[in-house]
Amino acid sequence: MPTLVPILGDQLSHSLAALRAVPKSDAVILMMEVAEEATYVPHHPQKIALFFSAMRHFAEELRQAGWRVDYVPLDDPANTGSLSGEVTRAATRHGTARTLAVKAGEWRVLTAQQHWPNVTLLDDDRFLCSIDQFAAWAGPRKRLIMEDFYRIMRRQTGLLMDGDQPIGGQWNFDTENRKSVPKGQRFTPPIRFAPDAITAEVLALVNARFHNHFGTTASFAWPVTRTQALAALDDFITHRLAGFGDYQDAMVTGEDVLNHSLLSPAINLGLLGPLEVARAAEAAYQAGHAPLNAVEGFIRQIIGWREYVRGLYWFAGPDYTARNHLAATRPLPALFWGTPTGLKCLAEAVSATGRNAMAHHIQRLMILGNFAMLTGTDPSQVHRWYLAVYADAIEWVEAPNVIGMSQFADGGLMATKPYAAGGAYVNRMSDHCKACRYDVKQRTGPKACPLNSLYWDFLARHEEVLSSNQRLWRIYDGWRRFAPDEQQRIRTQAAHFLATLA
Ligand code: FAD
Ligand code: DLZ
Repeated sequence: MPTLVPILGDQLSHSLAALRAVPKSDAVILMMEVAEEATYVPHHPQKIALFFSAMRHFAEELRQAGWRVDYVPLDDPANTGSLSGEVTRAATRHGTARTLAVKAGEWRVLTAQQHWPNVTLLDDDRFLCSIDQFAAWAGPRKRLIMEDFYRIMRRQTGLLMDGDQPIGGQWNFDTENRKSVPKGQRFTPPIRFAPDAITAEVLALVNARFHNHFGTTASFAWPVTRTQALAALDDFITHRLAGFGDYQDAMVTGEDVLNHSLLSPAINLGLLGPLEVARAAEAAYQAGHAPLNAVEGFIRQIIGWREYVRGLYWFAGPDYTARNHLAATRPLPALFWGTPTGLKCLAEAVSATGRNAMAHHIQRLMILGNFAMLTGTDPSQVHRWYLAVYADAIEWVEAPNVIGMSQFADGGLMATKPYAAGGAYVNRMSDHCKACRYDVKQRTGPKACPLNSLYWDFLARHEEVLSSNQRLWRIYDGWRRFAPDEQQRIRTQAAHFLATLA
């Protein structure tokens, strides 16, 4: 009797543990497009299309490699609409004796997998740090400092190492990576992959079924195969890696990509492995094609942040997404779904998200996340929004970034202080304020940038919880130096703005 091998939409790796564990002659591979996965949050249509297209291409590649593949498309009339429904149906259809699968990247799906018929679940070994290794590191620690973890990953992989010491004599070159973009700076646009017949069919299906979800598929150009993903990696290494460090935190109106890699969807779906991506960057440094600050910064994102958030997600447990340290209860403001806003920085970030199912890190953290936190928005609603709208969003990576890093909802497990900022930060790191209807220099009055009063109001609201945080002492000193009537004016200004969000 054959073994049923279900492969999920983010498990599209030819070296997947389940494919290594069973001979081709004994296996029926099951891949399934299901309505539940597309709608448990209202995913951006471009994200659904990316998953379905990459899944269909992967199934084709497996068939060509000699695997027996059963692919259930979304519009199969017998499709039950859920992963578990399809696994049960397939087990009966093929008369399989057992099910062999790789553990999913999300508590919700992992729980469902545990009830699949006669199932054996394998660890997902496409990461540099196993869940057990992370737990052994994190268990005895009070604070989970990413930089400490990152150094272990550097030593473990040997990336940018000279024996036991970091190349260049420093582990981290972040201080060199906060430049704002000079006027007239040009960026090479990323390679685009025109939809082939498979993608075109998927786009038609998705546009018909999910047109009521936020976002558009018009700009779809994602790599959907490993060959294309390798071309995207090469394009980044050749054209953008050298400038990656300098403008890593910058934002420019009309520049959606800058020097970012756009590789997260391909890595998260399994089309690229994290180590090969990091090694490609290291090779560019060794060949003299990119400076150390850029290459170190990029490698840190992949072997540091990416592995760290994955470890933290599983370490923190299934209730992590419900954490709400600051007791924030505001419903998600409508501007997140595209309702017009006068704040240019937010309008840019939301518009990029709708067009591309993508926004870069600083837009996600310091524009959208910052606004949600300052306005006291319920973190679980914020989490569901991020999970829905980004092409690279899978819960293991999205949730720590949102709940922990951007909303401080885990009470500091991940971030040592809230990433809160007023208009001055946005003005320093972007050109948005020049074209904004608000005045970034003003705290109060009809033209004042709302971020300024919201920032101080946020700190004042949470003074009891946050003012004991040593990293915020200087800021709270600043707040206390305002005269009481100025404090009152700021808080009234914030209250008026918050009332407009209701
Ligand atoms: P680059 O800037 O080119 O970075 C290179 C790679 O490093 C990325 O492709 C990614 O694989 C990795 N990386 C960088 N930062 C992080 C990080 N903080 N956590 C994990 N990996 C990282 N990333 C996701 O992959 N999925 C998400 O759902 C996601 N949600 C986020 C939500 C918030 C609030 C924030 C602040 C960050 C989030 N990130 C997420 C991290 C980061 O913003 C994206 O990985 C990045 O913007 C993807 O674009 P890129 O490939 O051009 O990245
Ligand atoms: C995100 C997604 C979507 C939109 N659709 C599917 C699908 O139809 N079939 C599937 O196997 N996976 C899909 N995924 C990914 C899963 O929702 C899930 O997030 C990951 O497998 C991580 O557990």
